[in-house]
Amino acid sequence: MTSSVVISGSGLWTPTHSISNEELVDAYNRYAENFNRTNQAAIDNQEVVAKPFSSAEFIQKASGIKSRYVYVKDGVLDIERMRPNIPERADDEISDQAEMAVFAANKALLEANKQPSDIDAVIVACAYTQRSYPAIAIEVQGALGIEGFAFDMLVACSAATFALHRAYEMIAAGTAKAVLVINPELTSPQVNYCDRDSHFIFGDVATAMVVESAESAATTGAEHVFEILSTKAVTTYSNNIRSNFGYVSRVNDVDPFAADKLFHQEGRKVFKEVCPMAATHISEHLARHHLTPEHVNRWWLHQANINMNTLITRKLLGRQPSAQEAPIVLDSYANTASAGSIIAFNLHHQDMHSGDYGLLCSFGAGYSIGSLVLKKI
Ligand code: CO8
Repeated sequence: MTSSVVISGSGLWTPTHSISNEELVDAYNRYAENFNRTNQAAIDNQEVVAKPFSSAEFIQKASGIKSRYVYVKDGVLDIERMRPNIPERADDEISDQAEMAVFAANKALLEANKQPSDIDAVIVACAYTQRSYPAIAIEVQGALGIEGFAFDMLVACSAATFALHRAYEMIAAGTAKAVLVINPELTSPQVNYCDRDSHFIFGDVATAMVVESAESAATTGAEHVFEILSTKAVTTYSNNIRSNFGYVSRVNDVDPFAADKLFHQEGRKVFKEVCPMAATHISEHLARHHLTPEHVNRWWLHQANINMNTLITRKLLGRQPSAQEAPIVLDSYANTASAGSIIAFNLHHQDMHSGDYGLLCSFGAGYSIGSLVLKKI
C-alpha cells in the first residue's frame, strides 16, 4: 500500500464565449412573448400554459449567478432555436468533449510537472457523455498518447469527487501510479432554454486533476501538492433532479425535445433537502480526522447556488465565512455540474500554506454527495 496519495496538479479550461443574465433573459423573454402571441387562443382556452417572463434580478438574487460560459453561443439566443448549434463531428475527428478534456488535462499535467507518459489511468467523469462508446476517456487517452487504461463515469454533480475517490483508491491500492481525472462538463445541450425556472442555471467548462503518490510527486517537483487525507461518498435516491433522455428514448417513440427529456428539477425541494445532508456529511467526514469546521482553512464547495453555500458554511461554522475561506465562482461560471468545486480549487489554492486544511465537496442530483479532506504539503 502507498502511504500517501496527493493531488499534484489541476487544470481549468474556460470556453471563450459567455452569456450574461441580461442577454439570456432578453432572448428568453422575446421567445416567451412570441410563444404567448402565437398560442393566444389556446392559452385563453386553457389548453396551453402561457410562458411566464424571466428576470435578471431574480436570477442573481435567487442563485448568485451573473453570467455563464458556453462552448457554443450560436443558437442559444436565437428565439427560433433556443439551443446551441453544435455541428456533428465525423468519426475520425476528436469529439467536442474529448477536445475540452484534453485542454484541461494539459493544464493539469503542466501544474503537476508531468508528461502523458507518466500517467497510466484516465477517468473522464461528468454529468453526461456525448456517446457511450468508445469511451470519451479512451479517446482522451489516445489523443494524449497515454499507455494504461481509461473509463468514463457519470455521477451528475458528484462525478468529479466520486472519480477522485476512485483515483485515490487506485493509487492507494497500487493499481495505477498516476491518474488523470477530467471533467468536461458540456451541459448546454441539456439545458432547456425555453424554461424560465432552469434556463439560467448551467455553464460549460472542463477541469482536470492529477492524482499520484506523494513519492512520485516529489520526483517531478510539483509546487502545489495536497495530500488526500480521505474521501467520503454517499447517495440517496431522489426524483427531484431528473433528465429522462437516454438511449432507450428512440424506442419509446417520445419527443426528444419534450421538457422532461432535458434537465428539470424541484429546485426549492433540492435546496431544502440537500443543504442539511451536505452539512452533516462534511462534519462527519472532518470528524474522522478529529477536525472541526474551524480547522478548515479553505472550503471548495459545489457551485450550484450561493445561498446554499452560505447556509451550509454558516451551519458548520456558526458564522459567515470570508470570500477567501469559501470562494464562489458560480457568479461568472454558473453551475458547471461536477466541475464547480474543482474550478474553485483551481483558482484558489496557490496561496495556501503547508499544513493548511481544505475541504472539497460536491452535492446534487442522485442525490449524491462526495467530499475529500485535503492537507497542503
Ligand atoms: N425569473 C423570474 N422568476 C422566476 C424565475 C426566473 N428566471 N425562475 C423562477 N421564478 C419564480 C418561480 O416561478 C416562483 O414563482 P411563484 O412564487 O409565483 O411560484 C418564484 O420565482 C420562486 O421560485 P423558486 O421557489 O423556485 O425560487 P428559489 O428561490 O428556490 O430559486 C433556484 C430557484 C435558484 C433554482 C433554487 O431553488 C436552487 O438553486 N435550488 C438548488 C438547486 C440545485 O442545487 N440543484 C442541483 C442541480 S445541478 C445537478 O444536480 C447536476 C445535474 C446534472 C447537470 C445538468 C446539466 C444540464
